[in-house]
Amino acid sequence: MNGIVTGLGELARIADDAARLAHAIPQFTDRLALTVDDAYAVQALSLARRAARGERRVGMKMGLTSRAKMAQVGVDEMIWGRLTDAMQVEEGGTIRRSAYVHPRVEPELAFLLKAPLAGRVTAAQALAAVEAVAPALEIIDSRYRDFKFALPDVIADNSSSSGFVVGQWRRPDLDVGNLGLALLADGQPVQVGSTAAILGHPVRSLVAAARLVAQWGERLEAGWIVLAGGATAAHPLAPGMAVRADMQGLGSVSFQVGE
Ligand code: OOG
Ligand code: MG
Repeated sequence: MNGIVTGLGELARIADDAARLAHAIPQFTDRLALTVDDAYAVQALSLARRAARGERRVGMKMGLTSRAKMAQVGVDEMIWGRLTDAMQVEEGGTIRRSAYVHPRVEPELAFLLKAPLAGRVTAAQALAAVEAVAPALEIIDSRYRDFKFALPDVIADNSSSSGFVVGQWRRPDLDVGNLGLALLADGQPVQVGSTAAILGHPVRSLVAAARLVAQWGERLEAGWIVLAGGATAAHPLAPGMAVRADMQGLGSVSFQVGE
């Protein structure tokens, strides 16, 4: 597909419409030999459509940074996606199940940056750019039928980004390397784990984020939120469900699912 700019623009329109209208689409790789580079180009074009509708970039999300996540979707490479203000759900808020194709939720750690980061940085440099950390929940929704995709598909689909909820921000004076966590649906634990599942230490996800965005001519900006990636497998959402994550030393974050 290299060089076929209108072709990639058309895929961006298809991915964006599927997300906007909550309908499932066939995988692009069923009929096209899409490269990873093509897929990130489609993602950027699809996000440009959101920007044209007034959405503002607020950060980035890392994906497939834990074994549990890789195993659940059958893709074993780190990916990233772009977060906009329209994707943020208020802490304790309610989402509409009907706004998604087949949403799932996963417990994540969020970093708030106070300085830009890009390219090759050390863990110490990455931590020095962190203003605050918070427990977070990511609502992912693959736009592909049956939540099935190959690596280029998921990248083109903004790495399944669809919503995120951030709990109380705290100063990063606590080592976030091995915090116990639980994901609860209607008060029952459905996943338990540790932030250590995220590349051994979530700061490694921030280091990788800085490196990956730089490959695409971007940098992580001061004021941005970076989601480190799901620490456990994701759990399917259903109408009426109350969702909460508890994270050792960082408190809780929650939301509800409406119709
Ligand atoms: C891909 C997005 C992965 C994570 O935290 O690993 C992701 C997916 O699972 O649909 O958000
Ligand atoms: Mg995630």
